[in-house]
Amino acid sequence: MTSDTVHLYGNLKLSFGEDGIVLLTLNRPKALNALNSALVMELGEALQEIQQRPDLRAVVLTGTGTRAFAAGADISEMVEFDAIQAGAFAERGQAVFASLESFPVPVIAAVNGFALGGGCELAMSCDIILAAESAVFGQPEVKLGVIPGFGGSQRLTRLVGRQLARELCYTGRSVKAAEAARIGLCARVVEGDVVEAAMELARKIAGNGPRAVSLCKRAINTGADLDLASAMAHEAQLFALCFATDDQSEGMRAFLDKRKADFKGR
Ligand code: CO8
Repeated sequence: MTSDTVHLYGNLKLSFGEDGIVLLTLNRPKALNALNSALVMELGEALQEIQQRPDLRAVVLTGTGTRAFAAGADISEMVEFDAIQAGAFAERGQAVFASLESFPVPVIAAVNGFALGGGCELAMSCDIILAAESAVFGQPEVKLGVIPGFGGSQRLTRLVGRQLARELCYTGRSVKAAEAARIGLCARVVEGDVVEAAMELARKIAGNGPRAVSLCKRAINTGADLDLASAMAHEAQLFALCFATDDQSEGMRAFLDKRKADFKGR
């Protein structure tokens, strides 16, 4: 990525490339990028900030270093919470993670090392998870006497099914990269640099019709929570909406003219 902007929040680094791809890096390496309230808030702010960019095409989310994507919500902060504070933190995190899920462009999680608890929940809120061979996923909250609070009990269940989600959440067992790929918890395992692989995937996505990619994301995410007939009707509406964009005529004309499409994202 050719970086034209680097914005440093306290616990988060944001690099905006000329190719319309943003690299967001959780930056608390000493605590294995654990998610404290400041980091969760900054993530929400960063998403608002980058959403303003008209040339935005994709986001890659990762953690500083190779030891961890994020080793969970910050236990040293949560240990003193009362029930009100815990509920507020869970709701704040859920809102930020939901904004990632409904973000207008695809978000790719590039996972090195631990993605545990809130870290696993954060990765699961992204569109696609790429795992380094070192990646380890899990919801170990019960070992701390709590349950997942940033959506893990729901998103893990939707990704891997009830049987495995129950086993993983009740035992806190973590799964390595290969098993994660086998059970559908990540898209694939990458040999070598997972962030570079995620950037390459982001560039591939960025070469397609931006409005189509965004509507595709909406069709998949909204449809997943609907019955099949309603989801199909929703897909048909979004398909029709593509024909109100310049990208549709450009994409189809470019094919017929045997040239590369010049998408404008309109
Ligand atoms: N929070 C705070 N600090 C952490 C966390 C964490 N989740 N994980 C690691 N750290 C810190 C360690 O305390 C340590 O700090 P220090 O060097 O100051 O002692 C540093 O990171 C390095 O960690 P380790 O020395 O433990 O490194 P190891 O390689 O030995 O072990 C592990 C790595 C296995 C990842 C281990 O650190 C571990 O088990 N971490 C905790 C994992 C965990 O339980 N995560 C789930 C947390 S609960 C959660 O995420 C709930 C989400 C929903 C919240 C809802 C709102 C209320």
